[in-house]
Amino acid sequence: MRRGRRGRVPRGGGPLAVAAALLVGLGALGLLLLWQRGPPDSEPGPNVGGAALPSLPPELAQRRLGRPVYEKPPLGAETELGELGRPARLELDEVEQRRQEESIRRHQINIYLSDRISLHRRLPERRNPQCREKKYDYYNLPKTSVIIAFYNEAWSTLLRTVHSVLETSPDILLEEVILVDDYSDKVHLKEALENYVADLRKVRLIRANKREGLVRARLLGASVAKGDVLTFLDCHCECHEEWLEPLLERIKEEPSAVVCPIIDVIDWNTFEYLGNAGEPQLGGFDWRLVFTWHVVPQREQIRRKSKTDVIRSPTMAGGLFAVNKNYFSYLGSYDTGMEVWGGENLEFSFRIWQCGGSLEIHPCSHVGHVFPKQAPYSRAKALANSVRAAEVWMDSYKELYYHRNPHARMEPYGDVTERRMLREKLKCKDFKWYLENIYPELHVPEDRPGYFGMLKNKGMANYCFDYNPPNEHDIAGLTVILYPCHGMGQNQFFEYTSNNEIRYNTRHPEVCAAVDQGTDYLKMYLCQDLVQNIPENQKFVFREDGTLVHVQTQKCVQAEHNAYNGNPAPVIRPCSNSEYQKWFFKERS
Ligand SMILES: [Mn+2]
Repeated sequence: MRRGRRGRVPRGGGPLAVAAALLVGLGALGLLLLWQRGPPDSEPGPNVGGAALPSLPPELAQRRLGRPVYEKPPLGAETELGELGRPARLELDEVEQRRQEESIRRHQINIYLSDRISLHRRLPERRNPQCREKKYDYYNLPKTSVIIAFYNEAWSTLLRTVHSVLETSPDILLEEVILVDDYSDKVHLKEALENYVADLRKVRLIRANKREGLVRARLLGASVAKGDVLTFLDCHCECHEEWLEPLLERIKEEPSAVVCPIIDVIDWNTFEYLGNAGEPQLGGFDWRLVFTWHVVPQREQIRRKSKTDVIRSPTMAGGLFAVNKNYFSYLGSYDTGMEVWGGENLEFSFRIWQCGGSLEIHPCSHVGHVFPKQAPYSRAKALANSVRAAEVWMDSYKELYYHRNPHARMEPYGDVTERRMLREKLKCKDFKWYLENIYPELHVPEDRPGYFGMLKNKGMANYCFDYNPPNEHDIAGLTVILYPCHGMGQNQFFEYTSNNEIRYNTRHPEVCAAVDQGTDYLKMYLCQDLVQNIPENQKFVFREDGTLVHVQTQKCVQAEHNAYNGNPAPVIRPCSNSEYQKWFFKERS
């Protein structure tokens, strides 16, 4: 028995401790024989295998089979930094404080703190209680290779990822951990890393001989993987207890399922583990092709029979998922024309669904991920990646994307002939099918000619409707202003709909202009899905003569200088023949 395990058992006391004592008495060899008599029932009765030996209590049998590659050291003291995912803060003098800030500046993660937190720390229980009752058929689950690509990652975050995989993944299920160095130049990732991982069971380190970017680095890992399932992780993760079993079980049951864990947030500054046991959020996207989170829709809640059933998700957040190796290759793995990172997650999501697979989140699998303060290195290629996704998978819906990102049309995105041939070969469904069946919650803009783009004023030449939401998650509530037109779409993109709304729909959720009682500004509120629910104060009539009439007040939208917080803004005024009350849409400058 391993030290760590023995250290844990007496803590609970009671029947477990008794059973443990029994096991010690049986001796390792006897146990091995007992286990090799064939796959035990999930609840072994007194006569398992016909042996006269006393049977294992089911929980204990499960736990023994699920034994990780390495046991975690005994639980650290309550006071130990970051233990059980608690937030950690250091008392620092001025010099140390400066070092900490420097580490944040460099990595966008508090590496100074990370270096002081155990590489083996435990995490708090964050699963739905029903998940803890699940039993797994360890003998018959597929084995996986865990692939972790990295580029100039800090030592402690990278190694904490590796140790956490080894200390939470059942030995019986983990084929190997493949670390792929995407041509890092940091010295700690050279010999020191090689020496360190040489002492770890099941860990292999391979290196790209030029910078490949995340996509090709991952494929390099996949090309040498021996497991039946590929499990991709990011290089600053921490795996929750029993994260792997649910993923592998689902893939065994449905080989065309690509399964993601719930991604819990690890705070970049305190390393607090912030997951919760409630219903996870699903992946979606907005029409800029930016990934979004949203709640599990009703239809999906109804389809699921239990809290432990997988949740079908229109898209995946990023790089944490497990996939059957053969199915991954059948699907065309990754688009190798994609550089660095960004956009590849949406491309893969569209492809999975359109080509007959399913993309799912397993509510019983949790993995923590340190979301950096800001993206740590360039996403300059993300635009080209998104364009590739749009060009291959979105059919004419790609126009909705281009309308909101006019500059994307100019982006050189390389050759997508092969990817289109793949789509042909696999007889993939079209994007319309995807939208209607997989992501019906996404509002599809009408984008009628002449009614979308920059909303420009005639009198105040070259000023446009402009809206800057407080942040990505909090889009409603601010006032529309006027700002010099920039022709970049984004925050100057509006659509006038056949339901008489002025929609700001580059983002999700979409917001609509409204005029509150007693005010004369245009303020943005969440749009309604159903026509009959649109409030009167959100309705405008865009007349042929260019006037924009607010229906409820029968006043006209007028451009005024110094109208809102020192900014020019559209306001409602009694209708006149003024050029300042004339508006027109322009798609691009
Ligand atoms: Mn990451």
